Order: sequence, then C-alpha cells, then structure tokens
Amino acid sequence: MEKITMNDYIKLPKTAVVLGNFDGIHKGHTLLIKKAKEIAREEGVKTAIFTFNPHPSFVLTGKMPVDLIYTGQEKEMVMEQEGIDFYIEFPFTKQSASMSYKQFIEDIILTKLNAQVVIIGADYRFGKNKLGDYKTLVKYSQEYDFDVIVVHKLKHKDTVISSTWIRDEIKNANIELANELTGRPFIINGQVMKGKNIGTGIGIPTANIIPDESKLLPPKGVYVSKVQVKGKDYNGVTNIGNNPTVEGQALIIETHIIDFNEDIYGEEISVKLYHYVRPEKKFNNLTELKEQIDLDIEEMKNYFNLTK
Ligand code: RBF
Ligand code: MG
Repeated sequence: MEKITMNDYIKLPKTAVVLGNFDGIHKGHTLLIKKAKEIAREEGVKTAIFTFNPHPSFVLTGKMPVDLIYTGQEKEMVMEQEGIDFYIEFPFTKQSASMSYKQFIEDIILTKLNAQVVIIGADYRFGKNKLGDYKTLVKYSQEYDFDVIVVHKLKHKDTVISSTWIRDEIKNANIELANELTGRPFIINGQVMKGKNIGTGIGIPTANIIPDESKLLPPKGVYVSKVQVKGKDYNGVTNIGNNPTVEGQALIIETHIIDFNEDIYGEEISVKLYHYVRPEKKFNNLTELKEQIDLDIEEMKNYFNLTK
C-alpha cells in the first residue's frame, strides 16, 4: 500500500476509489472496500481510499478528537491489512472545505485520483456546504466516463452498524460486540517504553505503551489480549489504568505476554483486545496483586482454550 498526502502533483493510475471517513473501519466500510477490490480485479485497475484528515467535523468545530477508534497510524495499518493499493489523505482545512462539489469531482476524483469507478456510501457528503452526494456523482457519471456504485448501510441484527455504536460498546467494555461490528479485534498501538520494572520483580514483566491522546479507550481494567510484536501474535493479559497499587500516575497500557522473554523496548507493538476481565483495583500489597494477576492469566488461558 502506498500512503499519499494529497498534493497538486498527484496523478494515480486508473482506480476504483472509495470515499469515506472510516473511523472504526467497520463491516459497513469493509463492504465498500470489498466492492472496490472486486471491481479492481475485474477491470484491472488499482484500489484507492480517499479520506479527509483530520475528520472534517474537528476542523469545522475546532475541537480536537478524543475518541478515535483508530488513530491515523492505526487506520493506515488496517487499510494496509485490507489490501488497499493507495491510501489518500486529504488535509482538511477551512480552505479545502470551501471547494465546490464540482471542483472536488473534476479536480480530485477524476483528475488526480483518475477514478474509473467511485464507490460511495449513501450518506456520504462532499464539497462546500456538503452539497455533493452520490446523486451528484451519478449525474456527473452520465457526462464523464466513470461509474458510481452506491453502498447502503449494513445492519447487525436489525441495527445499522455505525462508528458511534462501536464507540459506545468500547466505552462499556463490550469488546466482543465491538469486535463483531468491525470484524477485527480492537487495537491500541504504541511504542514499548521503559517501566519501573516492578512487574518484573514479582514475575509479571510487562510491555508498556502510552496511548495516543486522541485514542478512545475502554474502561480501566484488565483485558484478555494478544500482542503483535514484529509481525507475530502472542497471548497476553492487558491492564489499562493508573496502577493504584504502586501509586502510578499517568494512564498506561501494560501487557504481560505469556511465554515470552524478549527485550522489546522501543518496539512498535499492537495490543489487540478480546474480552474484559475485571476492573482495576488497589491492592494492599504486591503479593495480593500478583495472586490476582495469576487468576487473570488463568482466565485468559480459558478464553483462548489454551491447554496449560
Ligand atoms: N495495578 C493495580 O494497581 N491494580 C490492578 O488491578 C492491576 N491489575 C493488573 C493486571 C495485569 C494483567 C497487569 C499486567 C498489570 C496490572 N496492574 C494493576 C499493574 C501493575 O501494578 C503493574 O504492572 C506493576 O506495578 C508494574 O508497573
Ligand atoms: Mg459513516
């Protein structure tokens, strides 16, 4: 996958372009992506994702995001896993917001993205004052040489899948349902930093990461997890919290990886959550904390059906 920040000089080979905001990259979004890949295969064109960054609503309201399901870096990683050829980020500014839908279609979609087919959600809006939508594109497609495919919202048990719904489930620690709606485990990426090594002292070494400020997190507590290190997955138990037992301060994501003893300081890892185990507690001493963590590990092993 090639990531491109939109500039004046871009000219892609013929593409099937998906337009969207994609926070969450849920099964509804994946449907659009699948469609693009299908067309790309049939017509011998490349797949492209076009997205604004930051999300238009943050620029228009002036508020910074604090509840992103995926940070920019995570989104890119997931798009890469989805098998996209070009991932295009358009820096959304007050200036780009003032571009008319005509200009957007002609200059961006047709000229720079070289779209042969545009895949768009029924509710997607573009151009100044959000006056453009799939109907606008369909109209243009009769004059210019490209096709439009409109994809309607996908439901899960009678409810439309949305990023808002997924956010709510994550906030309520319903990780399984959130994962069901996106079709992949919820991830928290970060660089492993040096800890105080208190965990190592009690036989529970951890890989610690500080979450990105804009990242939505589930409630503090312990989760069954897997950690991707250098492309490989390992089973683990993850605590999200402030470590009240050892008078910790900053919110930190600590994962004890089982059957693992490599030094991975500085490594970029991806913590994948599967299941909420319990809230974070303040224990009287490290022995009690260690006893509880041993139980957490048991629960993780049961969850993954590991034999020992
Ligand atoms: N710290 C707490 O103060 N309370 C907890 O309930 C707690 N649970 C944890 C569960 C797991 C699986 C792990 C890996 C860590 C947990 N911690 C908890 C964090 C612990 O205090 C920390 O890893 C060590 O003190 C080393 O920094
Ligand atoms: Mg949407």
